[in-house]
Amino acid sequence: MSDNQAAREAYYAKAATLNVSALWTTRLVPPLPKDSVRAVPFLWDFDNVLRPTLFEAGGLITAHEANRRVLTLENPGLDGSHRILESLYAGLQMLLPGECAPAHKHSPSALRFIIEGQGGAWTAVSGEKSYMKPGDFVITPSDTWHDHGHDGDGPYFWMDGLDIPMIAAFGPMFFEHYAEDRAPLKRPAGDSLARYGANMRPVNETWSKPESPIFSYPYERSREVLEQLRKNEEWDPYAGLKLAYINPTTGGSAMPTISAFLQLIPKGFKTEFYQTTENTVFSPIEGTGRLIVGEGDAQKTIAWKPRDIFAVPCWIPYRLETDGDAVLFSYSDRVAQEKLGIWRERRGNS
Ligand code: GTQ
Repeated sequence: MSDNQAAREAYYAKAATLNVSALWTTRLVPPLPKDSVRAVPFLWDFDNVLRPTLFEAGGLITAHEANRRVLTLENPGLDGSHRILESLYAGLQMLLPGECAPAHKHSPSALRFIIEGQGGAWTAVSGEKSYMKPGDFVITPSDTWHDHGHDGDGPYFWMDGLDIPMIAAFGPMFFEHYAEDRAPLKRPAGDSLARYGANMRPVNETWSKPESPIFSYPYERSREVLEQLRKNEEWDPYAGLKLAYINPTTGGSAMPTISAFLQLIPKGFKTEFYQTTENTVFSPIEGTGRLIVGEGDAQKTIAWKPRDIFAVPCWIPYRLETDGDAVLFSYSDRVAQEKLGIWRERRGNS
């Protein structure tokens, strides 16, 4: 307490009326992310919590009336601000047979990761349908018309990953409904993957957009790559075998703001403690295991199984261990952080 405390308090009060504040009274730039990151590591149980809760909404509201029938994953540390982690949104969406999630577009970019479905549901992006199967990774780039439909049987569930908090930080949120439920189709289903997914492209076509020209990355193909590469047994001690979904025209991330990955951790493998500034959302596809996260007394072990969704905040040390072979999908803000020049990782004590 200084001897002029009262004068200082009066000064701070006056400053507030002038729309300024004294930097020296704040901790605007704390020394470590643990002092700025409020999101906590957390797991949403699909079979026991998310699925039944969202299924219940199916009896209350149609996809059409809801526009998107989605349960937003709210990180317990972020006060219901519609964020799974500081920079990322995640939701679980359900579509029932015959339903229509009408066409719209927006400035945030979206990814879909298909969690459950027996075939027949599709998402149409920029005039092209992608039929969705569990494990598929699908992108909806910024400012592209998209609608979802379901011509098959049984409910469909997929995770939506969006960069909404990043766009909100900058400000330019744009959203528009299409005049009709369905935006017109311009190309046959599977066209983008045929055009760009075989390490070829139509000879006189160029692609200059920031996102991948491929809208859908089928699980079958990505899974097959993991199986082929495991023969090399070049395991990354911090990740097992982890592949990034890319834009084949640049080699960079499939989306300009969100990185997405598919990872194989073989039976009995334990990844070593790893720290990264990226915020990561995981969804296991095959196998069971545990996330060991945090330090000292705050360390937690969180068990995961297929279809769960769990979030690992920026710079918290974590490792993964598995019972048998495990395959995990994940997405993060890595590519955005790299563009801003702030991405870091820490392997071991380096
Ligand atoms: O499917 O277009 O979870 O626009 C949030 C915003 C899904 C979608 C979400 C969206 C969508």
